[in-house]
Amino acid sequence: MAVLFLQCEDNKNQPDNTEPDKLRIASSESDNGMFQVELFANDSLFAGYNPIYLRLSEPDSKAEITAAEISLKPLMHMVKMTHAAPFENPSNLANEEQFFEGAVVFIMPSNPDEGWSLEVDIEAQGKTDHVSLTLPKVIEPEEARLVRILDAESGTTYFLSLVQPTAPMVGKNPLEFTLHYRENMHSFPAVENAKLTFEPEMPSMNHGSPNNEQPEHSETGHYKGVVNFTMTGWWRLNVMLEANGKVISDEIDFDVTF
Ligand SMILES: [Cu+2]
Repeated sequence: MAVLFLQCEDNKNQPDNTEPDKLRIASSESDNGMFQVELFANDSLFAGYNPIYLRLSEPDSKAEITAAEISLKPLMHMVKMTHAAPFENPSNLANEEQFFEGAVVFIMPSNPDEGWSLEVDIEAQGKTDHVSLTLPKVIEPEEARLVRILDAESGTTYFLSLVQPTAPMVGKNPLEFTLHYRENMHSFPAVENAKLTFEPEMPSMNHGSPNNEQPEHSETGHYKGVVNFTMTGWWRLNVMLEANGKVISDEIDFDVTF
């Protein structure tokens, strides 16, 4: 307890622009100068489910704003078109670190000619304003965290993201997926009534593991279970997706190596 307390104290003494466990992604004044907006993430942005953290302040007084209605819209600016992606708006109150926590599922990585912005509408202290944050490169991770699944029969495209584990270790790990579908290029709702079934295996050693727990829907397209990694190395999560009473795909996999 004492150590934790000291760490908190240390953090508070650091200058405003350093966040020991978060990366500052973008910073801008809103269009009409109402708000200073800072965007943080846990790591470099990647194709998949990214928790994001917004911090708001008054440009002149620098006073932190801790209550606001924030609406996000991620946009990918492609050569021939613009499209959105799944996202989760922050709640109206900042956490104790003054962060408004939300999430974006980047459904494609950036490339030299095509990249992402985050459009943010803010209502706070009786004022409304908008800011467009140009995002740095969204990378494709070495091991994919997002799978796109086309249901040929209905023409529906699903986006399945591996949210957890983010720091895999030997033993039982929290397992979490999010599932969204493309309603149109600007609307990607959560899928709340799907069934996900998974089985871990070590492809190079031909074994699986016992005591896994299948993911169950918790809220807004999040499915949570437990994956048991009995040793370090290369694991593959084989996933079956069922929706609307039929198997959409039983050939989905995510590699997790640690
Ligand atoms: Cu795109």
